[in-house]
Amino acid sequence: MTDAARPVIWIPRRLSDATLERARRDYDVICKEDDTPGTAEEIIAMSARADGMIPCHSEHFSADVAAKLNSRLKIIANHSVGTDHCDLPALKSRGIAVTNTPGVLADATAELAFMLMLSAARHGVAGDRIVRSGDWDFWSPAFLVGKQLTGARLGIVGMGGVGRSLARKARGFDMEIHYHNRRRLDADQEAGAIYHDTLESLLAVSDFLSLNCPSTPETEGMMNAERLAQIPRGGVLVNAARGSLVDEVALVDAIETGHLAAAGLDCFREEPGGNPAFSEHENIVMMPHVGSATVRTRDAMGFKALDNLDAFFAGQEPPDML
Ligand code: 8YV
Repeated sequence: MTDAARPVIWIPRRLSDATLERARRDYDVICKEDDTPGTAEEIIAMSARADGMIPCHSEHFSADVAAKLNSRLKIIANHSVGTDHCDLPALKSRGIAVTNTPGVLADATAELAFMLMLSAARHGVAGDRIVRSGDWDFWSPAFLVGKQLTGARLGIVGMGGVGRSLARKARGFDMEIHYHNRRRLDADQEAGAIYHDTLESLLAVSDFLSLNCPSTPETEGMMNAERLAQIPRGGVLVNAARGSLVDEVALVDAIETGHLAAAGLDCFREEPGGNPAFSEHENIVMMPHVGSATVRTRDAMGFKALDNLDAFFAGQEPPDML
């Protein structure tokens, strides 16, 4: 391909060095150097200068934005598995291809969910604060007594790549795995996990509950007050999927009444930012949406986005076309 024929790609966020190196080798790349979320105005303006984009979940392609995109833009190769930031029907109606990055971030995200689960169960925030502050002047067998994972029941909502990876790790901790999914898995993928055909049935047996499903109109607000109350008393909620799945007021209430023993959250309704009401409670462990933030996974996500662009500009169907 001559330089004149090289497609122009807009990259709004700071992707991994290896991703940027490969992107610059194969495309004319325009980067948004300040690494802040691309606004609607920037996205619309860049659609007149770029043939493709590699956005993150921080760039929102609403129906309104989709309607204003310049016809030069042919493909949005997301650097994310989640696509709730994209109005897919609106983009499709504009003839714009949209891809995502399934598979490659399952293990890293499941590792972070596991970290949140362990830390929530064993008072990770309070323990760290007590030692770090220099205020550790007391010990007792009744001190920071937590909840053991061994033999406990783990309910997983959404048995895609992340859910299955979490289940594999939980088996190593001798947890009993239960799950709810749109469809029951094959026996080999299930690997002994117990299927529940309703969310309610899963909640009733979940000493630990991990949300690993996408945010859709059906799952928005799924963990409301009524559903949180169906988790056995003393349960632990983990969310490394999307903040929109949880009614945050109801979650604070469930923590304050002691119905839930703890929660571990990597996702919030307000991002960046989080929820100040959660900060009142040391039994809520929080991370700033970094489930897939490992060197290996960031490279794999970037390379998957580039694989999708390469196929598209070679006239083929991208492997992760939505
Ligand atoms: C990413 C995510 O960090 O892939 C997703 O859907 O939520 C995160 O793991 C983020 O989207 C990067 O673009």
